[in-house]
Amino acid sequence: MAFRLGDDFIAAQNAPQRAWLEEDYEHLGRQLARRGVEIERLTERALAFRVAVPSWGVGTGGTRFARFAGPGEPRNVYEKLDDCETIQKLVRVTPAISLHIPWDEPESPAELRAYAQARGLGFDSMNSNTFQDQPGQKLSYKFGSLSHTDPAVRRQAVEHNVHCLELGHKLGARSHTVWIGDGGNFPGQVHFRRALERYLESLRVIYAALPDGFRMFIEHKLYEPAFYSTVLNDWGVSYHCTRELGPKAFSLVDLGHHAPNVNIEMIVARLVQFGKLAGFHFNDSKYGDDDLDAGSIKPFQLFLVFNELVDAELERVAAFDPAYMLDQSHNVTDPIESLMTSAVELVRAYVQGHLVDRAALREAQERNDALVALQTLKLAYTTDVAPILAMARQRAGGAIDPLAAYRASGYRPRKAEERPAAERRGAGIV
Ligand SMILES: [Mn+2]
Repeated sequence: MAFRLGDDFIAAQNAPQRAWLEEDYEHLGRQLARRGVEIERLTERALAFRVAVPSWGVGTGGTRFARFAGPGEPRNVYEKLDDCETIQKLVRVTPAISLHIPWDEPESPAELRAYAQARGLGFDSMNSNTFQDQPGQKLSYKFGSLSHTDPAVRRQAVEHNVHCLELGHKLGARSHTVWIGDGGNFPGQVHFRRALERYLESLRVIYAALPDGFRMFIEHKLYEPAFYSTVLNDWGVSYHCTRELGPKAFSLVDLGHHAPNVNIEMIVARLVQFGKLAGFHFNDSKYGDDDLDAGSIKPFQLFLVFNELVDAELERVAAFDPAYMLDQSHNVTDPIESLMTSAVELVRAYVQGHLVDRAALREAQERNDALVALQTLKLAYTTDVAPILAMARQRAGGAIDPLAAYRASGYRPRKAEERPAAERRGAGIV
């Protein structure tokens, strides 16, 4: 029998920490009350927050140079779900999983769905893969997929996406995310306008196959694996394409897919305003698409993104229904630990977004008081909301200290025994 984390174990881990948590929570509650903020209102927000875990994130990642496998990595989609269950049990904000096809192709969708349901899990967005060739694949994606010059390759890539839609429908997913590696390495290699036309033509066929209630997300990226040009290079092109496709198409923002120093929170605000924000692939980066843990490098930027999201939520902007997903590559950490702490960072930014005094900010903006406007944001950002996050987790049955509880459980050493390396199928991400 595979080892599973028990609710009793989590409760036992919480027991000695409850007294100080109550104390910190009460103290913070009094502090916030002086600012006219009701702490329970923020705890409610923390309890309501949800972010999906990527199935590919529970395996150790790698770079184009090497991948250093960790102990007890999941060897198939069922073992990935086991790890996702552990994350969810400890943090209680990650009940949904984003699947990647064909890496997670199930033999029986019904069986996989039941396996997830039995663990309190469900499926969020489906992700297609036409950026690498699979064993036995008829035509190669070396020179592109949905925008390939050869119509037969485009057809093959479209069919794969339609297959993902059918599978997602059976699994109870609600959206489909398309990211392609199409682009060029050298000037002149790709005709910019024709390639985008071909891409749109392919997307229209996929769009027409969307099951009822499904939304389609397209994910832009300025470079990599193509190093000179990509077909869907930025949010403007993405916005144009979602407009061309129709009301069920939205632009997905991966925090690592922009040029350095781009004002991402402003892109978020624009997509919100235009009714085309799909949601996010959260991660963090220093230089490029580094896929580091959310909030690890630029936590203030993450807060500013959530400041925009909370602002839209509170104003009830039409068609605002963002899907939150993590998309990270864990090269030097235990993936479960990284995903848990990243999920917590997102809740932190979300709660801090709700801590912004919107009336004061608006007043400062109307008066053109730049300093007070910034100070209003900074006050929310510098408030330590950790007791709120811990209290919310505990009330939901999760761990006051997820990392300590996870390490104390011995989950990873147990999985290292259960999942011998010799049988590993080389999971992980590229
Ligand atoms: Mn992504």
